[in-house]
Amino acid sequence: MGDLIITVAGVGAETTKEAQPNLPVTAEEIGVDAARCREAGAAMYHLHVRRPDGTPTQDRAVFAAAIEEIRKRSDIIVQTSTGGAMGMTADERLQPLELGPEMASLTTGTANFGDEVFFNDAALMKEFYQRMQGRGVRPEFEIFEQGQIDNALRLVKQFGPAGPLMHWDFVLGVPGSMSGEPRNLIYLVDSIPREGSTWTCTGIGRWHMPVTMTALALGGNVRLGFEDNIFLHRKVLAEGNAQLVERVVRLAREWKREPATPDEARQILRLGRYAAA
Ligand code: KMH
Ligand code: ZN
Repeated sequence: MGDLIITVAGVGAETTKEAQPNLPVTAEEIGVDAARCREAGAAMYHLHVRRPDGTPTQDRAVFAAAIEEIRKRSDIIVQTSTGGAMGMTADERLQPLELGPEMASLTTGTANFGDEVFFNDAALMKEFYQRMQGRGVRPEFEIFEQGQIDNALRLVKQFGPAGPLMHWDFVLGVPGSMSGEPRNLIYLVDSIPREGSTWTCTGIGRWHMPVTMTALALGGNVRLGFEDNIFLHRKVLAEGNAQLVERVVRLAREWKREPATPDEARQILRLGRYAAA
């Protein structure tokens, strides 16, 4: 059984077609991209969607169309974003939860995000967490700063668990937030409860490879994709999200680690029918 969960953040809200011509934008492009990534070894797709002109949206119908195109082609776990894009209201951001995805992202704290602020105050976090609990959607806690771990644990203490395990994603290298130094990842991993947690991580831009290599060494999971990094090498654009997956699979096999299939990832994360296991 595979032990490495590869998540692809293939679309994002900030990456443009101008910067990365291979960015999937339409529902069909996203469906095809997810299937290629699944073929290459990915188990999960962190999903953002776009309007036809490429601008980010959290519109429920646009999410539904993309999920339909993904489902036509693969069994990959779909994790919808509730982060959306800068400046969106909480109500806008919450829309994809109405579709009952298996998982959704949840950032537990406000973070500096380049020149902007990614706003997630206590009221928003509580609302998002309880909505996920109510719909049986497993949150992935998106952690940009260490204090956000304490915020997530506070939510679990106050409102009870949102599933049999807590799943964490450490997002390192966003300008203005924690960088992708190995010591930062080690510190964050040490900060989550040892029991009852699973974790992944991603390095933004030039931090992609350092964070990936540290995660493999620590026995963790990895996230990658055009939301986080558009390059294969310095100044060399990746041909597609699947190319980034292929590289991680090659590296992981050198460490005797195998990519988990979506169903194996469901078992590891105790999602759906594996929740009671
Ligand atoms: N687009 C970023 C501002 C998430 O998906 O949950 C936030 C983000 C996080 O992408
Ligand atoms: Zn995202």
